[in-house]
Amino acid sequence: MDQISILAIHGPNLNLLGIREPQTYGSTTLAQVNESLQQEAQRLQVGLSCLQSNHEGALVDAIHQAQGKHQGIIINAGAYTHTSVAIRDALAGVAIPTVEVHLSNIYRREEFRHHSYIAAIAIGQISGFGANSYLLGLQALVTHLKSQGN
Ligand code: CA2
Repeated sequence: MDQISILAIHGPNLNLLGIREPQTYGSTTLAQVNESLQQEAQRLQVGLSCLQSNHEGALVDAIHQAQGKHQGIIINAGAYTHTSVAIRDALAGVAIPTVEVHLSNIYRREEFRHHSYIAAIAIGQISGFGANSYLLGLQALVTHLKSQGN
């Protein structure tokens, strides 16, 4: 059987991770997040590709291009979580099992962060564990995919 391949998508401003606002988002950089995701993917014996964009359309394009290449998606859509019907529709359209992750606990923050357009079309959501949210998300996604016979 072919190896499972996962796409990790980081949305707007997450390129600033570890550089700005460490009190909210921690001191781990995006490169370090991706490095620990790669290590965890190796341990779980799955492939992993990572991308970051500040542009909604580029994120939609990346989701479309995942078809036929990746069996699962981990996404931190950043602020687009709370605004983007386009990203939700793209994820629903490709029907690739998706886990939504957030560094911060979005339910402990401002009211406008409490609603996610992605949550209802995701397998599940992990929010509030800092950089570890991504690793927990990867573990949950891979466990789900394996349980579905991937
Ligand atoms: O907690 C999360 O992971 C968020 O998705 C992060 C988004 C925010 O809009 C969501 O409500 C929750 C913001 C990402 C911005 O990341 C920065 C990192 C460092 C400095 C400034 C922004």
